[in-house]
Amino acid sequence: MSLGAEILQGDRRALARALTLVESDPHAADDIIAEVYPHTGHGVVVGITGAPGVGKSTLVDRLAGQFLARGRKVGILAVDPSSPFTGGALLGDRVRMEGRGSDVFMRSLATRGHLGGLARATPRAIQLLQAFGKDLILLETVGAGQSEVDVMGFADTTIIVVVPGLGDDVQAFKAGILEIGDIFVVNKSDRPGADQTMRELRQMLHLGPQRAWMPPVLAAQAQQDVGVSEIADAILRHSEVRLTDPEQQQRRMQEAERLVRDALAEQLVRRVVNQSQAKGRWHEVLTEVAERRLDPAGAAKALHLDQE
Ligand SMILES: Nc1nc2c(ncn2[C@@H]2O[C@H](COP(=O)(O)OP(=O)(O)OP(=O)(O)O)[C@@H](O)[C@H]2O)c(=O)[nH]1
Ligand SMILES: [Mg+2]
Repeated sequence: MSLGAEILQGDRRALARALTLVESDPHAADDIIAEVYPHTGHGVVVGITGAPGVGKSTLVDRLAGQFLARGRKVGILAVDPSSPFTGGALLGDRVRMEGRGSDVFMRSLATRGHLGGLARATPRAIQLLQAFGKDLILLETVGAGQSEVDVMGFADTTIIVVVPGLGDDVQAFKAGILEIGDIFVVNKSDRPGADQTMRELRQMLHLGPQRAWMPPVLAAQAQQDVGVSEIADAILRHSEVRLTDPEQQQRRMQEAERLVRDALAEQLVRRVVNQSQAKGRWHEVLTEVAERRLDPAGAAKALHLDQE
């Protein structure tokens, strides 16, 4: 039986193997994805992002518990753009997550140094989990940089987690994170200043563009499991609103375009590079560029024209 068929039948080891393929080279799993793709796209993908240590993993764990109790099939992806190997922190995460038992499938994704690899690996990992039967996927990413914004583009609902005392986070909000948030959580609200942070956030959101969905700002104490069911409710409310949104079809088309453009770019580059290498042109052109006899874009154009 093919790996794809095994995943569709709910084989955890097949899923784990396919995820490893996707992680090492997103395109290594192209055939598997092709097989399972009709069985993907359902359910809810929830992105959870925020600065290091705000309590994302703890919240993910609690939300997993909430959704399990509500009969959902939960998958967790911890997307780690910074560390190429799963270090101590992630291992800690894993141990905590595994407390949920075998009903939750948890996996951390690392780039292993591929630039832009996460943005490519993430949608495929989500598709594999959906093919496996998961209908509620929690996606954790650290930080507020462009790669997190890119990764969060694959979530249906994005949760921004902050802690009392916005401080440095204001900078992150300026970087566009405010626009991508569908739900804001002030975690560690057992600490002083939570009310003020919530007020500040609400003010910032009111200054922004008017939207059909006004992002709620919720207080939580993930560690103590306080405020988590309200967050789960907000996620489900948001997915209902999203489903009746007339722009839903347009968003699906945008996502399709993003995925196809990415695949097209990869295939074209691979084809041109392979053929140029076969003809010995690749090394020649690289040498010219290195010696400043040819500019990079001119080189690309020349290689491309060689094909025709
Ligand atoms: N006081 C308090 N501590 C909390 C709360 N939620 C989580 N923590 C603690 O905050 C620390 C960081 O929690 P994590 O869940 O690992 O945070 P994270 O955002 O996933 O961290 P990174 O993945 O390293 O960015 C842990 O020691 C948690 O126990 C809370 O509501 N109140
Ligand atoms: Mg974490």
